[in-house]
Order: sequence, then C-alpha cells, then structure tokens
Amino acid sequence: MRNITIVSTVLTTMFATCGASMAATQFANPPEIASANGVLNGLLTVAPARVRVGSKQVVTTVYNRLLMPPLLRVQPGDQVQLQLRNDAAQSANIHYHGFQVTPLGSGDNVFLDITPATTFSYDFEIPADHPPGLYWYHPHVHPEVNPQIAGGLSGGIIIGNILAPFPELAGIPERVLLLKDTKIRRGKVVRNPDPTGPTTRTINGLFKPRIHIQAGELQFWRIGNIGANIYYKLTLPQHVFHVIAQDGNLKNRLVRKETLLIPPAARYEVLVRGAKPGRYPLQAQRFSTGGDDYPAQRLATIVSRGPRVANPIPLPTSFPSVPDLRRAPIARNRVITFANANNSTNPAKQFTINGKFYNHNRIDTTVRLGSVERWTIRNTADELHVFHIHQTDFQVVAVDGKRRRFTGYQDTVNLPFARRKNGRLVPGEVTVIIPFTNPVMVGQFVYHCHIVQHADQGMMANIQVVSPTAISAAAGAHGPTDAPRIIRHEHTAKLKPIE
Ligand SMILES: [Cu+2]
Repeated sequence: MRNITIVSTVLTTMFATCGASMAATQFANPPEIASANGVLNGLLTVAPARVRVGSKQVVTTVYNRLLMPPLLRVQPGDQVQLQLRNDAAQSANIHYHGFQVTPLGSGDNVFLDITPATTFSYDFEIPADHPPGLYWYHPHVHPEVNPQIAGGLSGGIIIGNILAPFPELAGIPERVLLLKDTKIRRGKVVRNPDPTGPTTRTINGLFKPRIHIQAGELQFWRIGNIGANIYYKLTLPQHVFHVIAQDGNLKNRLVRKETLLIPPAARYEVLVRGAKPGRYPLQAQRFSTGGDDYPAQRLATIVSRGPRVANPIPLPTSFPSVPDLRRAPIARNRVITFANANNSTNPAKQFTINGKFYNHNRIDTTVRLGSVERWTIRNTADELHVFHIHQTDFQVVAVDGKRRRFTGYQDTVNLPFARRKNGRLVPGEVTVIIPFTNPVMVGQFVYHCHIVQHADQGMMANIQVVSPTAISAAAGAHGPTDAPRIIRHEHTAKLKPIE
C-alpha cells in the first residue's frame, strides 16, 4: 500500500530501558453489565463528563461518565432491555454494530432520534442462533456520528461463548482490548475532528497499560477498533496473532498474522502465546489511508515473565465448518461505487455512494428477503474507504480482482484505493456475497463508509429488505412499491419518557 512506512521493530532491551522509569498503568478489562435470566437490564446515560485521556483531563460527552463505558455481556436468545438516557445537548441513539437483530421499532434502529432530556427503552431479542463474539455500540445519528464517536461515545459488547467449540481453551485468560482514540488540542477534545494527524490512543480508556503474560501461556485477546475514523496497524514483536474470529464470526481455520490491520469498526479475536521473558511493545504502526496519516504510537507494554508454563495449551486445529456462500445461487449482482465528490463549496457533502449524497428520505437499495446477492464495491478515490452494512455479515470473495481464500465472514471490509495503470485510473474493488436471508433483518437500515466522517459527509445509503409476502400484499393493494419513504421521526412517538 502507498505511503506506508513500517517503523523498524523496536529492540526489546532498548524499549525496556526507556519504559522502566514510567509509573506503569496496569491493564484491566472494561467494566461490565451482564445479562441475567435471559435479560440484559442496564442504563447508559449520555452526558458531558470530565474524563482522563492519558495525562490530560478533558470534558467530553461519554456514556456513564466513563471514557470506556460498560461492556455489555449477553447471550444468544437474550432480551436486550437497555435504557438510553440522553442528558447531552444533541440527539442520540444506539447502533448495535454487527448485530443480526431487527432494525425496526425499539431494536437496532438507526433512524431513532432520542432527543435531549429523554430516555428510550431498547427492547429486542437476540436470536438464539446469533453468532457469538465481539461487537460494539455507538450512536448513529446522521450527520453527527463523527463528533459523537470521536468524543468518546462507544463501548463493547460480547455475545455468548465463542470458545465453546474448543473445550481445551476453557478458562484461558480473556483480555478485551477496545481501542479508542481522542484528539485533544489546547486542552480540549476536538469536536468533529478531521481524521488525519496525531491522536491519543487508549485501550479500555487506559494509556499505555502493562499487560502481563507468562512465557508459553496462551491468552485470548478480543481486539476491537471502536474509534471514529482511525486504522490500527498492530504489531507485537516475538509474538503472533492467531486469529480465531473476525467481526464476531468464527473462522473456519486458524489464521496466522504477524501484523493486524484493523479498519475502523473491525474486530479480531486472537490467541497470543507469551514469548520468552521480556517486555514487548504492542505498537500501532504509522499508517496512511492515502488521505489521512496516523503517526505510530505504543498502545501497551506486554510483560512476559517466567518460568515457562510446564504444559502449554496447544493451539486449536479443528474448527467448525462455515457455509461457503460461493455455492449459493446469486439472485442479483450489483455494483456499488464509493467516491470522493471533491466538493469545495459544501464541506458537509464530500463523499458519495453511486454518485449520491446520503438522503434519509430516499431508499437506495431494495432487496427481497431470501436473496443472496453479489456486490462489487468500487472505490474510485485515492484514499481508503471502509464498507459496512448493518444487520448482516458477508463473505469477501475477491479484492482488486484477486480471489480470496475463504476463512469466514465479516461485517466490515477495507476498500483499497484507486491506482493509476497505463495512465488510466483503476478503482479499488472488493467483491462480497451478502446473504439477505435472515428474516430478522426485514425493514430499513443502512450501509456506509465506517470512516464515520465520510458517512456524515454523504457516504451512506438506505437499504430496505422486504419479505416476498409483504411485496405481493402491497402489489395487490396499491401496485408495486419499490421506493417507500423513510420518515426520520416516525418512531419518535414510541419514545417512552421515564422518570
Ligand atoms: Cu470513507
């Protein structure tokens, strides 16, 4: 990739000398709200609060006065009964990123507008067959997602027990590493920041914590990028990331990675085995998207201690199989184009999908429930974009025309930028197969760039999944209805003020 400098691996010994005098912050998992008896009861309050980011105290709008709010721990089959109290000056709502649940009513409904000084009760079921894994939550109020996530409004969710197929891994240490960054200038959090440039990166809100591991010990790290725009290119010298899941989807085999490139919103769940005793930097390498540059930063120090564990747990070798969607009949092929508008007159309109800026009153894509579709997603810009669709996962089958080995599904994918070839601009291209087969997704939702500044500035589209029975009923009554309108405030009446 262009403009990417690999910062040479820091020598462990040198690093140890530099870090020795600093007071160490100990790593800790985020606080948790766990479901009980099949129900997740909880309250998230959106309000300004004073929080610590690295060495600085800043006032910013967060959940529950915490830079890293509670991790929600739920089980497949649970009822989510979460209250969102909005004590901030702007509207809010919650998107449950990666959830395959209803997008309607009091479900994962991004069209909800929960106005200041109200409380909304989310109430929806997580299907009993929902894939377990790491997910996350954040506001999805257009066009305020960048200021809201960048200000600190994001947290983690874990569904079920993704290690269940591997009884040999039962009880290994679980570390949740939620990566969040905050841009601070002159002592203040930058509102609606431009993505590029220095930003203070934290893990679970902790700045450069120390993570302990024993030499030879196997740990389960659940790494999520819950920032607004930033990419993380992670390295950990002398260690390997053995990926078992991506975006809450178990792989069909162990995938070995020396470097983890984590676009905004993506999650990797990995096994890490402690190297010989020493200190090792978990490093975010310098990274450029072609449009935005992120300097390197150490995220944590891994402290490996001896003696080496006597009977190390072997890595799993047998994974449950995952259906390969290339075998499914394709109901429809679509080309979806992500582009930069290069619009100098209106800073709020900079990015398009299929030539259009987002319009909440327009349905851009209508899909019949039960269809499996192949989407070729093109990026004509000279910078990276990130494709994410709500309510379903997808299978990446090709990148820039090259077939991809099938290792599992994902809900977020990096879109390579366009390149000049023989004087011609060739778009970056990712081909995905999307199963619109789960009846739970019937309704309206969105797909968009997950560099959320881009989505705020137009790079988002509305999709409607309709059940065939509903189509025939509508056709009988009023003729075909291919483009019903979304009324942004249609659910406001369902707001339940609670005092
Ligand atoms: Cu983008």
